[in-house]
Amino acid sequence: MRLILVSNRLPVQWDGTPNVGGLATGLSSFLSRWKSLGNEVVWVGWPGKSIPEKEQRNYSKKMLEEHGTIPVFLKQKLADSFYNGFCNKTIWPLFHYFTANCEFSDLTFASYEEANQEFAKAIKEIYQPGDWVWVHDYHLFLLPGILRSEFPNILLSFFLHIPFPTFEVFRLLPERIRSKILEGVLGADLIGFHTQSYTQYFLRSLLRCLGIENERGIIYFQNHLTKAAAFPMGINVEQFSKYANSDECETIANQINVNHKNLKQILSVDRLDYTKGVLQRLNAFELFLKNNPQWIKKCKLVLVLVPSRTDVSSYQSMKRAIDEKIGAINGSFGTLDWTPILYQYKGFPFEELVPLYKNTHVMLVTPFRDGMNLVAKEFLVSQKNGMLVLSEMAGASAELPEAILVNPNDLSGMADAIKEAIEMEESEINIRNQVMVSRLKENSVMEWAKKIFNETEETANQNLNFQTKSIPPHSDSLLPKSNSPIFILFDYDGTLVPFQSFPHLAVPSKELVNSLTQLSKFSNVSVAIISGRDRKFLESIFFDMPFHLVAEHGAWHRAPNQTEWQALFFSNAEWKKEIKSHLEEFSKRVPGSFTEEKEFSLVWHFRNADPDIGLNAAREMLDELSQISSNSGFFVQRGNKIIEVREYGTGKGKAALKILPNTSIQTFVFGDDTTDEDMFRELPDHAISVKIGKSETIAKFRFQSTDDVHLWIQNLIKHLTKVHHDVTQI
Ligand code: GDG
Repeated sequence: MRLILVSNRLPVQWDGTPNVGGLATGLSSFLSRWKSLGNEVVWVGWPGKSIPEKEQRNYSKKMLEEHGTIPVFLKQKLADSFYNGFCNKTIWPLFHYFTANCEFSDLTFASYEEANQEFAKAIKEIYQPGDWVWVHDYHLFLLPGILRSEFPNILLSFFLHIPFPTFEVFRLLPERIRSKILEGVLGADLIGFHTQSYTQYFLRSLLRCLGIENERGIIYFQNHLTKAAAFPMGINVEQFSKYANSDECETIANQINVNHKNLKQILSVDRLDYTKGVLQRLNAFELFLKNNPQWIKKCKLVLVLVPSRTDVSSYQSMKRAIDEKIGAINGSFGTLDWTPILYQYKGFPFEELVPLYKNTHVMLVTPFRDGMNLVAKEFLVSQKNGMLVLSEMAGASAELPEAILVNPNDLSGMADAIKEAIEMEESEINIRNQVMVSRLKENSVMEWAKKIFNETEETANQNLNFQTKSIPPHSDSLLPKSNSPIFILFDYDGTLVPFQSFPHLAVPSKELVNSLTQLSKFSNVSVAIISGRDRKFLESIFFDMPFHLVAEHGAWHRAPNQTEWQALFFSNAEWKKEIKSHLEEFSKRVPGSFTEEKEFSLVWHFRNADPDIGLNAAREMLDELSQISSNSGFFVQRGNKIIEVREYGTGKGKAALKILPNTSIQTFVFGDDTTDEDMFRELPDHAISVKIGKSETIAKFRFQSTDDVHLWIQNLIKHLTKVHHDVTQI
């Protein structure tokens, strides 16, 4: 199988030198393994620099041959507005809770959209069915949606490497932007996050922004099913621990340490970024020295900062502030024979990074926010006897609670943590580290990628099942097979007419009324409207049409051209009084919700309530009602933003059977809701059943929306007219 990896930056820079960062480092080991199993891989990304048009052909050829990468060419202006603009001035600060640093601009978002389209173009050129496409990170939120619309069956994963913020922070994005981001990413079969919390925040944002609910992480959107779940990214444990235990590593570790043998090493390794909290860490180290003069000349802080986003001005000023702070600490605490901070503003090759980890007594990983943080994990599997001080704001803290956890905003807490770590007994460090290392071993980067692949495939298979039911409204399979009588059953809300904020606003369009009227003129066609609505409402809409009307989910029936309603089931509805007061309690408690009373049922509507509060209350209500419903004469059914309590033994399925003239008649049935599943189940096997919308169904076919139902009616009229015409010609 071929994997098409897509990320903004490639694992190599434009000139072929390696790119340092969590994504590149983490994935490289997985990719070697993937290839060793006989699979292929290409990596699609932006080279990080604009390449002149006339050089692009040769450049692409060279990059593919030498590094297996396919460059996405972005013009300098676009790249700047997309990457430095929307990615790094909007999403990055916002998703790391640096809301004051955020800029909101329609212009940079337009570039973001354009750049995502450019990525899509590059993928379209190489994509072949059977490929697995794995899109990475916040630069490409829109890409899954674009690809899905182009290739409906594409096997597609998305992984977010940074935090997903709480809804209150996410909603700071303008509505038009946040909706596009959420809808875009839903094009993937699987959306992976580093932690359970990020997953929950994402699901909550879906609910709050788009009103989309989920069933344990499964989301139905635009006829496609997506799974959102946590997959904490691991590291290549074997690679790090093997090298850390090698003679070569030991030799380099001794060489690096030769001038500072007696000093306990405190280490800090980061890309230069304000989210990593480097200045705060320096302040904490300064406070530690001030509070603990006994450690002066007995420790050193090795501070490795890897240059990153050097052309963004705020990063340049942050670098200056860090340089100054280091100078100030070294100036005031250092002596002629001791420098407290050894500062390295560059990346180290792996062969030197691991010996640095190995020499370390205290590892400081104290970001203000971090999606995961792989450095903490790499350190743990490479250290000899070093203690990890870890920010509770890093995703990694969820998996590494045995570390000394700190709040990066709490300076004195951090200074105390350094003291605790540097003075901790070796035996205690060992116990804690062993637990963490064995956990890391179980969840290596290979396992991580494997899980993501497996779950993507599983969801894609579910999607395939799901989509095989989708059918265009003009399909021949949905036409009558003969000239004999036809019986058509339509549910009303969500089937014939779309949902509105209030039930009384959901009325059919003129065009639909015309089509239905035309349909009613064919002598071999019988139409039934079978709805949860009450009698009065159905009469008001269909008063002059010769249809069967079935109200309140099958409780009442009015035959064509009749004025009287007949009860289809007997009911004394004794339960109603008690349940009504129950539902009214909820209506009072949940603003925007209300209780509707019908002859034989009660409905609690929460479509207009706050989505979170509505959903929580609905769950609570279902729970309470299910405890009192047994042998009480009623049953409870969850519908589309409603909960309906109905007389036992009634229902659309049984009602449909009662009004059908005989079971062999050609039958068509359309519905969108759980109450319609009753009909799909109970009508004869030969009935053509069509579900409208996304959720699971036992119907034979699926339409996308109410528009498709109308198109089907029009197509049927055309067909019947033709048949009628042909017959009269004979
Ligand atoms: C993003 C998220 C998430 C660093 N210095 C050197 C070096 N590195 C390597 C480390 C590590 C990687 O860079 C840094 O990864 P992090 O996870 O710490 O942070 P980000 O780059 O911000 O990554 C982050 C990650 O994506 C993965 O999803 O964990 O939260 O922000 O692997 O080893 N490597 C070498 N020399 C260095 O000097 N060779």
